[in-house]
Amino acid sequence: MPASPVTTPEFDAPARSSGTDPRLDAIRAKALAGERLSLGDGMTLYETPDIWGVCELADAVRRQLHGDIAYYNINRHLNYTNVCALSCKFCEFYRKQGDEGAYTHDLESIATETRKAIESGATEMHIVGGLSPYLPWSYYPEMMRTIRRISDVAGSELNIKAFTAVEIVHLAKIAKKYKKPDRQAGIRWVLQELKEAGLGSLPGGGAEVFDDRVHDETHKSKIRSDEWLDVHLIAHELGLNTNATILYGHIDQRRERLVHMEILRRAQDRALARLGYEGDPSAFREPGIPATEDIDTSPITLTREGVEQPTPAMSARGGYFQTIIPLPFFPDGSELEHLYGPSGLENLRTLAIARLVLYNFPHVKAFWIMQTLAMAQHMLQCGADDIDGTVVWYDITKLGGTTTHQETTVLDLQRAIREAGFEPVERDTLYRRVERDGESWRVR
Ligand code: V47
Repeated sequence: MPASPVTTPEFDAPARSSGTDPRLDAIRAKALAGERLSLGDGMTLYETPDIWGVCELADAVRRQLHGDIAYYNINRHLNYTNVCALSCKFCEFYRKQGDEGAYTHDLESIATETRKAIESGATEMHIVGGLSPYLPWSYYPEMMRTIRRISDVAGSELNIKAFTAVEIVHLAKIAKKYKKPDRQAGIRWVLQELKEAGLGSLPGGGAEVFDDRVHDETHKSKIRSDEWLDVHLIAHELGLNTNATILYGHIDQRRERLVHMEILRRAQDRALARLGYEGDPSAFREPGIPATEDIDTSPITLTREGVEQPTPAMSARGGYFQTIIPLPFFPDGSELEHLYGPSGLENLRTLAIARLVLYNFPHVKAFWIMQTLAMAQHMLQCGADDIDGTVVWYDITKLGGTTTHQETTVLDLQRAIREAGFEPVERDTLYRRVERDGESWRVR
């Protein structure tokens, strides 16, 4: 790895206690009134030494939305292959076919993992992998059907949250559907096929930072932001909920992160407008869950009232971004190993800013695997309302050189949330409350 000197051009001024920066007053007023923050506001939030003021504000907005509830889920992450045609500089996950440690799971081992997930009470399988040139298109819908069959037999409503936008475009290519001039038709075809086979939602990975400079320097052969957005917007049109990520703290600049958030905010505007929402976009509440999964065009009222019952507005209706997940860059083992990665304070600040700028996203997740459970507790106090789940296996980043077995228990998740001062609530993928009765569970 190149041992180039590390520069930290955006090194923070030391944090000071809250209330020290008068520039935050106007931003505070806007954020608490549910108004949209500007790029300039975002830069002020990044530059102010009053980081605790930023966190307190994000916490206030988060409490308007979710009160003192914080979510976790019981899930299982599954990486079906690490063989990847791409070689992104920030990634230590990918291998080339034949490399030591390269693997591809067959459908039988995926079936085994599904059974284990269901036995452990999981409500979600989170499935992503590399762009393998060796797997045929048929593998993917068959994977969905295999999981669905096992889950149906067990009477489980397991949500299959699978495939980043990058994989969806890859699948359209291997299915020979990704053709100019209408490449969106290929994306739509793939998503429809997968949805029919059992796909329940899309994770937020692969977004990185929506900036051509960063793209060309770190992940040149990956899809660009326009294609990533196409996949999510088409998924929304098909009634699938999706998440979004931002991978920060490598060669990106803070301004580029804010532009990324602005692009996501606009994409969410489109999704919500299509769903016919009206009112204050900074709160998401709906009395009861509609029985149908079809897209319902009746207006959705978003209101700040009743935050103690924060059932997200369109959860069962589908077709919007649920969650932003800020992902701090892990240098270890990647081609960018000479970089530091973001500091703890930069992580807190970026998460708090995501909460404030993405005012039309219902949820902000502090993914504990990448943040540590201890750090996720701080993040709950700085704008996050979700820490993800039990995970079990995770191969994309391995904190402190751990193995892929990165499991935590429900009790650990609940304890972490309680210690941070919140009431733990188990959710399913669509943020519906999960009720358990012995080994069975249902959503309400
Ligand atoms: O797409 C890759 C990122 C993502 C590194 O939707 C890295 O609920 C840090 O998207 N350092 C996968 N990040 C993870 C992801 C995710 C995780 C949890 C929940 C959800 C959700 C989504 O991890 C990749 C890529 O952007 N990544 N390498 C790295 N060295």
